[in-house]
Amino acid sequence: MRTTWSWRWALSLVLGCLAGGAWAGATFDAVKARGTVICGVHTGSPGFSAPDGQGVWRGLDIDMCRAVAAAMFGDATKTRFVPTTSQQRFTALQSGEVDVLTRSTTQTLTRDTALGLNFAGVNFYDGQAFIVKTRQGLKSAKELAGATVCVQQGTTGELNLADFFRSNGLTFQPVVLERIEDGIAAFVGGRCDAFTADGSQLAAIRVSSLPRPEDAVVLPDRISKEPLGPVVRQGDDQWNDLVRWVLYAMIEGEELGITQANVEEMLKSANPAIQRFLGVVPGFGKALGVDERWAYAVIKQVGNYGDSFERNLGKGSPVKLERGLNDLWIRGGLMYALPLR
Ligand SMILES: N[C@@H](CCC(=O)N[C@@H](CS)C(=O)NCC(=O)O)C(=O)O
Repeated sequence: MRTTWSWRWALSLVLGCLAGGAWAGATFDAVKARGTVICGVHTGSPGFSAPDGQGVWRGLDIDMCRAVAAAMFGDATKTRFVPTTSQQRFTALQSGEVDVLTRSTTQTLTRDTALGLNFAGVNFYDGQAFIVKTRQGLKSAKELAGATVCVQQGTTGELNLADFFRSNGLTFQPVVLERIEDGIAAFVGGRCDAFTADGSQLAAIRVSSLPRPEDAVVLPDRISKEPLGPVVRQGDDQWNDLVRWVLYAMIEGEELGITQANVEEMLKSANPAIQRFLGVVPGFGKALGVDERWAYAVIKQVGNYGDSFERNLGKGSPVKLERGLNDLWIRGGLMYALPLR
């Protein structure tokens, strides 16, 4: 299995180098011909990416994938979800097993360059946090001096953890685990005093994977910036453009007040920005290589960014996250779509 992976990865890199700019339409064309978007997703993180009781995948990252399918095919169901662990995810993308990662992946310089990836925008601004037992009575991560801290291998969390303790002149004992399940079990079983990961993931783990959520608390500190978003292969420009503008369309749809509930009404709007957005006045579809109703299909079938956030992560969901940084820029958040113009 391992040999096949590395062989396929090496081949894809060689082909990518040889072909150079000729790769511009490779994935876009392949996805179109196949009729399905294959997304690398999280193995199970409620609110972001997890199968429900009927085995239907749900979550913010799942919606991102469905939105790409809606734009590409006018049909949000034309998706296939491939669960990937922290370790496997980049190989899955590089080898061509998946077309895009929509999976709590932080955008960093090293991943952008050395791993040959491209980032198609941010669909969740996160930060690394710690979860501890409530009975420890901790108020801040700085009180974790001397603690044993569990962290998952292959995540940005490993380096952030070391940096945090070092820059604060504190000692700690890291326990690096290969699988998320092992990390949770180690935390629950008391092998580590704290478990560290993206704050949103910890909030999801707390409500979904702990025997008694009230026995654990996510500390308020955010020790890093974790801008999460869809990832594509470098040199795959047309595909990158599509994924990026689908994300922007979800954000812009919210800013324009176009929701899953009112999109039909909005087709009659006299606002020129809304007419262009929904393809009533054509142009954007042709530019992206898809149907003029691409953004209409995204909002109608998946919803705008706020629709998706509220459904999956908001106050009515089990994870109950605040919009915070993930609110629109016009309300003080960081969600800012480049102009659809
Ligand atoms: N955003 C960070 C962390 C993302 C991540 O992979 N988190 C872990 C810990 S919650 C995870 O998803 N584990 C699930 C798995 O490997 O199956 C990154 O990109 O490195």
